[in-house]
Amino acid sequence: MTAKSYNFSHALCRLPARSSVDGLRAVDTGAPDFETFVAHHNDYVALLRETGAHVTVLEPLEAFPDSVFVEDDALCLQEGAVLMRPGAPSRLGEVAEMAPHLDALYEEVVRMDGDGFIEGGDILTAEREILIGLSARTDQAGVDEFRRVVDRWGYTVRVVETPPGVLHFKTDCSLLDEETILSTKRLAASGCFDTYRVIHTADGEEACANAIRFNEFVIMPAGFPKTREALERSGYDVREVGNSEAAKLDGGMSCLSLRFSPSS
Ligand code: CIR
Repeated sequence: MTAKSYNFSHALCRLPARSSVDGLRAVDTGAPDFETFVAHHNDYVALLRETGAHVTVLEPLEAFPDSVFVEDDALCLQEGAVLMRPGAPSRLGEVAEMAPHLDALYEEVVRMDGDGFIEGGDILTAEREILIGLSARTDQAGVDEFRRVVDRWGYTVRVVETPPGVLHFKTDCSLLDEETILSTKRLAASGCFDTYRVIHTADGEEACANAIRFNEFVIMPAGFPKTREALERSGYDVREVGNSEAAKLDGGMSCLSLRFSPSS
């Protein structure tokens, strides 16, 4: 049986724009190096393709410095796609740029058009439920509107808290399989994964919590050997990608793609 939460036939990415040097960041550790960012992005796309997935790479959008982080613009489920309403004002316009690509792939694309905010980085689609972390980017009104959409498609939504000071819920966790989550200790301590098996990021390696399970691979940022070892010991086929430049903009593995299997 294939798991719909991590077996995907498609992914959609967008090349980093040169303007990514102006992307949002919580702490300024210097601007990303554009050429290195593009090289890492190419490596990431190549890994997704290695699993046999069909990966579309969209042209860069100079008007939107954070547009490489496509995950925040939409959530793609089998039944349809939901266009988000980012809580970062500079990112709101990215969604209209994403819309035609999803319209071409899905029969049903729902636009979030209420007063609330929600970003894809706060949404963890697990096999049996969708977890959403309230954060500085995602508020209750956004969650309520989103819930009304996915209720129709039969999904259960559980609202949880993103730890203070953490950008997105998934900055601190990733789905590994139907029953297993990779999480920082600080997030798991909230109890939100008590019904799952949890693999903790190693102490000092919290920055690798944002990984992805994509078909047979667990794709994680390079440079976190203790956590990698723990994942391999648990039987996962781990692949690493350089993430130094996206990390300067608080981005990780999940942010760089929309992953899906459209039913049509
Ligand atoms: C932002 O602050 O919106 C971007 N610089 C980073 C977005 C990362 N996206 C994600 O975690 N899903």
